[in-house]
Amino acid sequence: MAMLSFERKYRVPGGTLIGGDLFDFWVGPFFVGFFGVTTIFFAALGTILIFYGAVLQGVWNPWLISIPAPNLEYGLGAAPLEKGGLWQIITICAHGAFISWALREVEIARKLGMGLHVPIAFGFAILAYTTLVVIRPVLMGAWGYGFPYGIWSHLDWVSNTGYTYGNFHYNPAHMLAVSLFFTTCLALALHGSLILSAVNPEKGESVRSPDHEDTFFRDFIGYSIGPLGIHRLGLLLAINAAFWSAVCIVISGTVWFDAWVAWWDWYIELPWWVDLEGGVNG
Ligand code: 07D
Ligand code: 07D
Ligand code: U10
Repeated sequence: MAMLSFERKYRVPGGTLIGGDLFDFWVGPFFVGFFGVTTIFFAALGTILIFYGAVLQGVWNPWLISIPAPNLEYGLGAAPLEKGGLWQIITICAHGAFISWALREVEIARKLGMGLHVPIAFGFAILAYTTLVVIRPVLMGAWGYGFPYGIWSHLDWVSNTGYTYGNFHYNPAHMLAVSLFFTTCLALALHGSLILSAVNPEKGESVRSPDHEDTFFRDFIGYSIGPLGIHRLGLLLAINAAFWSAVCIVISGTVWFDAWVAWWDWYIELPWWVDLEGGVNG
């Protein structure tokens, strides 16, 4: 890929966390760095192991390839390769690759003298994944609670795990997470459309300013969060969506074992109406 005119100016040495200037170079458009090498290593090994598992099972349909977690009886021990051991090594590789990817973001940000917002944001995605395949299984006492690595099979896991707790929609943290995902989309749509409406005018019209953007929302809803504020809000919404997702799954099976609808009993048991006629004790 051709180098863009401004790229050369920013290809400065330094900023690496590990390896000094050993891997401080670019291949095509990509910065490499120590963590680029470890990303490639873990991603390649993990992918090869998924294909190896597919070959062992004789499954060639990409939608049906699935590397299952060990059976529950292996607890938190190591399982034989073809009985969940592959899943365990692939989980280590996935963590190696995701964490390397985040640290490569850190190195690039340091090179450019930028903040660490991008790796911190990605850290929340990694946290959600770690919650699913490490934190919750460890708290529940078996790797078998992790989700299988397959396109269809991981959907079955979500459905089965959901129905284990009745209607998963009643999980209050799931409600929060879902609402945060919806709000993130709303915020992005509002922001994307507002920016385009201001800076991509019809032919012959002039580009409008941030003051126009502010005024649009003040006229419309009486308040503007501002051009910097909307990005802060977007980031806050998105990382909270991932955070509350992690919360909603980690509490299922560790502190809450019942159907989620029963969690809401506290509401009908509030002291001021519990004994009234028609109340649960009334
Ligand atoms: C658009 C950025 C690009 C990334 C893409 C994903 C792979 C997997 C591996 C064959 C937004 C690349 C996919 C490398 C191939 C093998 C072994 C990001 C974009 C295009 N899911 N999920 C998908 C993952 C979980 C759920 C699609 C990963 C949880 C539901 C894709 C993880 C739960 C649905 C995928 C993960 C869950 C999906 C599209 C990890 C709760 C869908 C993803 C590492 C979070 C949708 C067939 C996408 C679908 C879908 C990947 C975890 C639920 C295959 C890598 C266990 C309900 N998931 N997922 O666009 O069509 O992301 O599934 O945690 O309906 Mg999933
Ligand atoms: C885990 C992905 C991390 C990804 C990483 C990067 C690569 C590289 C390479 C492209 C967290 C991977 C990168 C592999 C790719 C290249 C080159 C993201 C992760 C690190 N639910 N539900 C959620 C909704 C129901 C259930 C979350 C909606 C049912 C369970 C979210 C509905 C039942 C779990 C959510 C709905 C049920 C969830 C997922 C509607 C099933 C979880 C988002 C409208 C019967 C999961 C942490 C997320 C969770 C989760 C939304 C319905 C069960 C809030 C909108 C009622 C068991 N659901 N759900 O977490 O919290 O992303 O996971 O019906 O475990 Mg739910
Ligand atoms: C945003 C924005 C903004 C912008 C933007 C954006 C947000 C202010 C200014 C960005 C947004 C977009 C571009 C929009 C589209 C994006 C999405 C929809 C998000 C989803 C993205 C995708 C689906 C694309 C995903 C593609 C990826 C991740 C690229 C894949 C690339 C690789 C796998 C290579 C990665 C490179 C690495 C790891 C380092 C370099 C390494 C190499 C080049 C390979 C060579 C390897 C070596 C030299 C190392 C040796 C390796 C060893 C020793 C191990 C080998 C072992 C083996 C076994 C092989 O807000 O406005 O505008 O644009």
